[in-house]
Amino acid sequence: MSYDDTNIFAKILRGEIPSQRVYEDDDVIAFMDVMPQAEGHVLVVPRTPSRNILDASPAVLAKTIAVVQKLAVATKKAFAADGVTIMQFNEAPAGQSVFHLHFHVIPRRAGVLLKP
Ligand code: DGP
Repeated sequence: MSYDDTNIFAKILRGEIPSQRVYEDDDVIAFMDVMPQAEGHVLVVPRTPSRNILDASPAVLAKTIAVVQKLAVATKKAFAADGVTIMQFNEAPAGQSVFHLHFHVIPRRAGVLLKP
């Protein structure tokens, strides 16, 4: 499957639709998930178009995962969490619904399950 730039994260990257941005640099942005599975659920998205991890370059992945780590540390602190779940899906059968590479960063509290 090839990259299609009509996906919702491409529109957010182009500024065509709003998002609650919490981080940005030359390569990566992060914004709050509109359907959070827990308080503080953030999405980390590289600016370079890749459909998912299967077609991303190692350089893009390296920059993106460095930001995932930053946001994991920051959201754990900001939301006084006990841990952080990182999730990432590739193609629809694996749970991907937006086809621009992204990582979920989800602060977790002891005893609190993720919302479905
Ligand atoms: P997935 O492709 O399954 O890894 O998850 C996509 C996530 O994107 C899902 O948690 C909901 C979120 N999402 C979908 N549309 C929007 C949107 O327009 N804005 C924001 N901020 N998040 C969105």
